[in-house]
Amino acid sequence: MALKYDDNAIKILEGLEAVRKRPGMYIGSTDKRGLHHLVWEIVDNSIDEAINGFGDYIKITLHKDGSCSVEDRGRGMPCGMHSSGKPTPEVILTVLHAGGKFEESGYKVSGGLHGVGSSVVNALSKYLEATICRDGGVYYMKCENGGNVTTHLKQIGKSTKTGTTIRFLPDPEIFQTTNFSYTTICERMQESAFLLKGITIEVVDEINDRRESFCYKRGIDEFVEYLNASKNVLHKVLNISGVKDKIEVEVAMQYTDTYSENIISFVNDVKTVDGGSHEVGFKTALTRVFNDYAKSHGLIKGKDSSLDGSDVREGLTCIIALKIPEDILQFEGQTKGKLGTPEARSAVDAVVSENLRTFLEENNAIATEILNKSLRSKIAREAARKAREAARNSTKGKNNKERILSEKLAKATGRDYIHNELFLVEGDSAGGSAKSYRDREHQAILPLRGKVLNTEKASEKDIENNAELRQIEYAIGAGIGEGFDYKESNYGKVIIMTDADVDGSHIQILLITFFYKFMRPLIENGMLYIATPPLYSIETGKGVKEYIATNEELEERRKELGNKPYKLQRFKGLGEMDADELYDTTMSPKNRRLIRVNLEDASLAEKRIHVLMGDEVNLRKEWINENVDFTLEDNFRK
Ligand code: 2B7
Repeated sequence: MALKYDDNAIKILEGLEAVRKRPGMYIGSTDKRGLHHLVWEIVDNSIDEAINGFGDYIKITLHKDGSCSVEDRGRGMPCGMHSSGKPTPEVILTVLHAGGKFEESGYKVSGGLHGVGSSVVNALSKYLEATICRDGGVYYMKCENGGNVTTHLKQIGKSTKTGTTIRFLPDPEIFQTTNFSYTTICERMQESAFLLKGITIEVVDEINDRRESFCYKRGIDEFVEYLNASKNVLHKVLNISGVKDKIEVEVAMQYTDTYSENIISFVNDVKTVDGGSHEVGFKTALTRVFNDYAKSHGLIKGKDSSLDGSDVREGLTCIIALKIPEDILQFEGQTKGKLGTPEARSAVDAVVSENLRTFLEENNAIATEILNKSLRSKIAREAARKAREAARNSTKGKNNKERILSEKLAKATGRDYIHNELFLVEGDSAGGSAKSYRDREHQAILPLRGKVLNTEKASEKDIENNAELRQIEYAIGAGIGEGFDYKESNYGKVIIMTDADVDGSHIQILLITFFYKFMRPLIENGMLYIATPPLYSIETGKGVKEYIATNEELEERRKELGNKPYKLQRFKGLGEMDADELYDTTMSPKNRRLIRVNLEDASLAEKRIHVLMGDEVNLRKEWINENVDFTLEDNFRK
């Protein structure tokens, strides 16, 4: 693409101090998630270059000094003088909101901060270096301590190549943690590679000497194959694409013999975690086309026998990827993860309806197999609903239910359900402590015996047959699956409380997967939490005890204490704390720290289940090593 673009097309707006003052405004948070946001901001610029047709290789390196570098083979940032009197790279990297005039130049952007993020990263870095190959030369500049230029742009060599390399070290004064996670970066880059057909993204970890390279010539089709790798599939991946109203629609879908539905959507290569109009359009088309086919082929008769959306989505894995022009792009919701653009609904509906109808007519055997599965889903759903209703209404059912619950559940006495909390506690002994010392009015305790069932491939019937999960279902009392109604929940908060060790995070993942699959609105409405028990206690004097949540905090506190004597205790599990200690540190709303589980975390948990439950011992070990401290963001502090 020929672009009219020169050094003066960069606008100058603001200084970098603002970013250091309120980092959250620019990168969301200063925890692990915020830290990785820095990488995404830089990589986004490389991706933009690649999308525009310049450079099909991007490399991310984690260096031994804790810095991260990103290298692309694009055109290289322009290195001439900007009208402000500074070299253009200095403007891009040290002036907030320095970006090209995208609309006028037709420069496509991948989303996020619209390519203006590199100055934000600079502002939050101990150092940032840029090396640019362009016009036969190699140019270099360096900033330190939040974006102060310490080496002005200068030519340091010659090269026939072109491209940009940015290396930065996050400022520990800004971030709670500055250790990048190799797996987090790999996961995200693999996802990007699926969306950017034919572009290679390599991730190198120089600290632990490992590397991975992602390149997918068949794009989202391979994404679906990857997601379904451990499942039995009913047909080859179906790829549907088309353009309507300037919206480019691409869908890759494949049915498996499982009960789970997995729809992931993207708009301009940014994941829409909360769905939106495009997903609505897809679901509407899917339900209509399958019902039409079933009726016209005599598989169902009459109105009552229509298939529900959930029936035709059972076992479906699907990626929806849209390209929407900036001028009609609209995101909604608190985290802007939901597509608003109304035209996207009709565009996806039209493209999918037409192509899916043709596919089904041309592949009757596959169509019949999928529809038989949907019909079984409908029967199972109706049977489960009837069974639930019967259990709710009949006295026998009620007693039965009561009996199951009374054995284990310590109920809360309060009638104000919204303010009641259900603690799912790992182990009977910790459960006992929690029962004996809790706020009886508002806190209910349900002890769990070790690992719960892996629900990755479970149906509603399997849940009814599993004592532990059935107890959870009955305790919450709002049904499961399609019949789940979060407004009926007996608790405003459901809190998972496990040991702070590998088994504990495993149980968390299993439970989150269960809620994600069978009570998703509970997560969508922010009602699922993880309790964070302390790792240590320090006694600095008689009766003066403080609790420490992380290893980093311990290091800090030890430094502060210097030579002063203290007694250190490490808690290996919840059971090692006294009942009052457990309450004070982990359950009491006064001191506790709860992690609110969001949908993104939950879908990650579901994905990780493959790794955790699969046969791949090495993968599992690696995952656990990386995630013993669990990567869910602490975005809820009470
Ligand atoms: C909006 C700003 C940030 N930019 C360019 C051109 C190429 C280019 C960049 C980049 C991250 C880590 C390595 C355009 C765009 C600035 O203007 S930024 N490549 N890569 C990057 O930052 N990678 C460009 C038109 C003509 N020549 C060069």
